[in-house]
Amino acid sequence: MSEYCKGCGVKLQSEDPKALGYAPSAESEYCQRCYKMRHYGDVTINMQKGIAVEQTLGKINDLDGTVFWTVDLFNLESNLVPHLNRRLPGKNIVLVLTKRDVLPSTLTDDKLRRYVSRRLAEEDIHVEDILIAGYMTKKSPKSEKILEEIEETADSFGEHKNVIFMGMANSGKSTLVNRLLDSTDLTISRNPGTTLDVISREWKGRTLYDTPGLENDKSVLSQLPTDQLKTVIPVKPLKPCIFQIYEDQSFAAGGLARMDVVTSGKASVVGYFSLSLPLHRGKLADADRLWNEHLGEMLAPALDSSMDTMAVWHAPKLKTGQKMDVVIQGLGWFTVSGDIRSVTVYAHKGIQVTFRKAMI
Ligand SMILES: Nc1nc2c(ncn2[C@@H]2O[C@H](COP(=O)(O)OP(=O)(O)OP(=O)(O)O)[C@@H](O)[C@H]2O)c(=O)[nH]1
Ligand SMILES: [Mg+2]
Repeated sequence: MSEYCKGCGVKLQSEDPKALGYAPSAESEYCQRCYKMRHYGDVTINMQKGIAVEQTLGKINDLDGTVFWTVDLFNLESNLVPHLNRRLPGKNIVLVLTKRDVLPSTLTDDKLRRYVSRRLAEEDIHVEDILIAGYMTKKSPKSEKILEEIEETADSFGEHKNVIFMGMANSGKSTLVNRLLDSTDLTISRNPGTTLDVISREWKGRTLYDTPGLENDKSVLSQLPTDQLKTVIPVKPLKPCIFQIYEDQSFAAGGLARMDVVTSGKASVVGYFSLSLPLHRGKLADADRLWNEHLGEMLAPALDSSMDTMAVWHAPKLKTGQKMDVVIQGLGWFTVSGDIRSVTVYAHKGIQVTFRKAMI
């Protein structure tokens, strides 16, 4: 039996079928969990809340190489790692923005780069370079060019040319490693928490490391049951859902978040969510009744069938001409603009809501 699972890096064992790393046969290169994920898309052991962030960062600090920090553009806010430079002392960090294909093509790469640079400055995070990646699920000239760019960037670090992929769970690390190696060895899944330990592979005279995803427990992705994650994780390019409003309205993103908008004239609300997440819009005056009667049914998916477990967030006042994103971490965002008096958001306790300057 190989010592470690080829797909997720976990230590293989043949004693306990219920524990991680179980492989029924001595010839297995993969653990049973990887086998099921790879062949049936079946997640038997959910590792959404699995590995401690500090433990993974500790292992990364022990590796020699440049950190390629993957950030899923759709989940920019929940993918930012607070105090990153302090937590990876002495490491060069290159930011790799992943899943570019999910964002609308009307948003240019230049604008995206400027936007992210500003957000990093606000968070006091310093990176050596910003690469824009995406289109990785299929081979194409576009994705090949991005892989070349990653290779060139790694080379520019001379003696630190080993590449350590690091980032939040589900941000696309293993997909990038597989693409660089032109292989399908590493297990990839649409659920967070797939890779369980550091995996190393030799690649063109250097070592390539894949690492377990860091968990953000304030994101919908860490809280929603695995069978419902497919509703909220976008796989196709986002189609903005545009609403013009002339009276006070309430918006529901499934049963996971509610946004009440009080207007003093005319306003606009644009939703950027997975196409499979139902968005509802209705009169604000009727919203309490709707939520009390339909949470968990028409308003689904939901984390709870009662509104009692929702926290209230008040958006900062919108200045004239300003566009603001109301981000529900792990779920998506609403962009609001126009004559707005107030924006109030309800989200299940534990889910972080962030207000930021509009990205798109
Ligand atoms: N649209 C799109 N999806 C991508 C891209 N790269 C990866 N994905 C998808 O993102 C999901 C997660 O990919 P993984 O490579 O398993 O992510 P990871 O960072 O290794 O995840 P963990 O091991 O859980 O930390 C999968 O459903 C991938 O198909 C991309 O460029 N575009
Ligand atoms: Mg992985």
